[in-house]
Amino acid sequence: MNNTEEHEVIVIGAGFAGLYAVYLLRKSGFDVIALERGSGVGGTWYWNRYPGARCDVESLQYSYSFDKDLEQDWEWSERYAGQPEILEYAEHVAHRFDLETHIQFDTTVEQLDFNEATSNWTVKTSGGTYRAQFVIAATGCLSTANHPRFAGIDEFKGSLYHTGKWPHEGVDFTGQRVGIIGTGSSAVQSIPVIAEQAAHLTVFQRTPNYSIPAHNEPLDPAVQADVKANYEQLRVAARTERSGIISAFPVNEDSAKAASDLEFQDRMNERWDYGGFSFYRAYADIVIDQESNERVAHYVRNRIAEVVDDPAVADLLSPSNTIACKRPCLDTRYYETFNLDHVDLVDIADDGIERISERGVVAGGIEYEFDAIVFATGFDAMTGTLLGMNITGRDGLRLETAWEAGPRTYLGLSVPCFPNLFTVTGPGSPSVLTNMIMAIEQHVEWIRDCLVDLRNQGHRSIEATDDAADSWVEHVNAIADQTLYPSCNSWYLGANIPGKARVFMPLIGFPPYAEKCEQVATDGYSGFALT
Ligand code: NA7
Repeated sequence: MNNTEEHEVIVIGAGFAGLYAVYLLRKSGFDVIALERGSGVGGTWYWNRYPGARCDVESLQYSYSFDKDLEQDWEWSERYAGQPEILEYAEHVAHRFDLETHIQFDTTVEQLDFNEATSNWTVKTSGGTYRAQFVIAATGCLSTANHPRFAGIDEFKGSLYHTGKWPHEGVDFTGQRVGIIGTGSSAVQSIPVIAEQAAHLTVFQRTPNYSIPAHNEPLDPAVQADVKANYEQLRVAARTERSGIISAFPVNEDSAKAASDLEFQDRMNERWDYGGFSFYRAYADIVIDQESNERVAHYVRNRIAEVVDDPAVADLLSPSNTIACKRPCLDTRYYETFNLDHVDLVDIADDGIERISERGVVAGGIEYEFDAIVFATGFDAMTGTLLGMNITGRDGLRLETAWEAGPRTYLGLSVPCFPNLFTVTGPGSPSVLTNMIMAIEQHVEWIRDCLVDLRNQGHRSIEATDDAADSWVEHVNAIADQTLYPSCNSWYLGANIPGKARVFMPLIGFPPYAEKCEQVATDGYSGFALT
């Protein structure tokens, strides 16, 4: 055991959550280290380097609020920041606050075991063994790539890529025949950019997705200055929004189905032309009422038909499912790309990909030949990375056993039988339905306050109770069931991974959630057992 490194707190991951956890805990006097499997900071933005990768939350909102000087000093160049700029921002933060000295890079966590006698965790990694009283899994919600093992995949003689594990040196597709599997956000962002280079691009679509224009553009310096002058108010106001994101349009309680044709058309046109997710806030009942939802979906289908020249292709690109119940996409010239002569759309809705061959992809009995295949097939979202770390809690209980029927947490922060282990933006918290950086700040601050309270009160351990977790899971599902969210095969539900338990994982609504967390702490950590 001589070569076991001891710390008070181990943070897993050095994305935005891990960086902030290291910053705050060090500031509160904890001996903290972060373990990061990548060679650098940035998490999602370290791995997802595919062409066109961009945040779908506007840059002035998708940023830390904890340091006023940082907020003022950092200049964003575009309305929605691209991956390189966000990564640069994460690196700047790590450097500015001297966080790298507390991060062990190139270190993959392989196993976590709770020691009941000492109330601490043993953390086995690719680079040695660590021990700590507390572990904070800042492992991200979309950090384990979904790489379907199609038959024959090892036979392909060309190059294979996954958008979520993109080569750091980039890929030059010039002159190549490229196939891309998937039409989620990563594909919607990368298809127009890959099409600019490739000699030929074939898109394999299982389910069409609704996408609306981002209308990305260089950020007007006057807009940036104005936001910076009012940052405090903006951040406070954001935390009162369901998604933690301020819309350019005032919140309303209107119903889409009740609107007159003229009013509906005007309002949707205005939002379409403005771009971004405020489109989905045009009416209050879009994700609640099926008729209202269908009216908006119909509007988007009409827009697709206007843009795409070939009616058969437009039809294939038009989704029929509930709009916004899968994560909606924002794009830059996505639908327009299908008007290019060298871009084809292949419908695989019925039979999927048959197999990968030496030369390409076989679907519908046809072999499509490629130099490169891009998997834009998404992630084992929200639980994949946690379950991949071989976590064993109290009484020898393994996390995959505890979560056999789906993730079961209290507040998305803690799991019964896994004491002193915190999850940042875990399943059961608003996480992916909000501005992630805001959700991260709220979680990390709560965890920091909790650890300080435990230290001050002389407690060694904190553990969510079974009752608290049961009622929490019930609460998360009850809220989701009041909406249309559970009605599609989305990754929110785990439905994108064969065999994964179907449970609606994120909690809808940030403000009541944040209030609940605060109340729990004020009540002396109700729903937790402290020893
Ligand atoms: P998504 O949104 O999960 O999209 C993955 C896409 O890959 C989607 O179109 C899937 O079709 C398709 N897919 C997945 N598995 C297969 C198989 N086996 N065969 C064919 N097609 C498949 O992932 P993204 O990376 O685009 O986006 C993830 C999030 O990142 C996004 O929501 C934003 O929050 C940022 P399906 O729809 O399941 O039929």
